[in-house]
Amino acid sequence: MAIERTLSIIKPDATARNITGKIIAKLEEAGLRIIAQKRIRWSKAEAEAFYAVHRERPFFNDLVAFMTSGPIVVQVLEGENAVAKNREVMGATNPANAAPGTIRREFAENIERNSVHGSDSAENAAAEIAQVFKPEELVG
Ligand code: RTP
Ligand code: MG
Repeated sequence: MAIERTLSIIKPDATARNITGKIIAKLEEAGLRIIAQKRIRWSKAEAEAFYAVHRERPFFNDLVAFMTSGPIVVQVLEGENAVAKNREVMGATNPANAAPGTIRREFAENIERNSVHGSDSAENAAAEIAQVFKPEELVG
């Protein structure tokens, strides 16, 4: 199996509730290793650029407002099949549909305030990581 890297974000609903450690424990228990991590707050322009792929979606403006409403914790996760493994431990976008034991099932508030982001392909992961981290910030 391939060792991959993926971008993870702990979203403002989770930093507000002081549950970043509980989420990190789930990621590490799944076998994912944090090789970069920082707490930041996005500007509107940064959030719009990150979610540019969703620009035409009806939830775009709400999503940008949410993602700039408070601090986020951005992480690079490394491990075997890290992209898919992270998506699995996150659970479905809508917590009502997320499997028991997943981060979103346990912690998400609703389909928007769903606690975590994870890249959806290795290609997007590389682009998202480059958007958020300098190469020297990754310590594998
Ligand atoms: P993410 O990108 O955050 O990992 O989540 P995802 O792939 O599961 O979901 P995606 O379709 O990419 O949507 C990105 C984020 O937009 C918010 N959203 N709101 N109000 C809505 O119907 C709605 N749908 C999506 C969520 O915060 C979602 O994670
Ligand atoms: Mg997505």
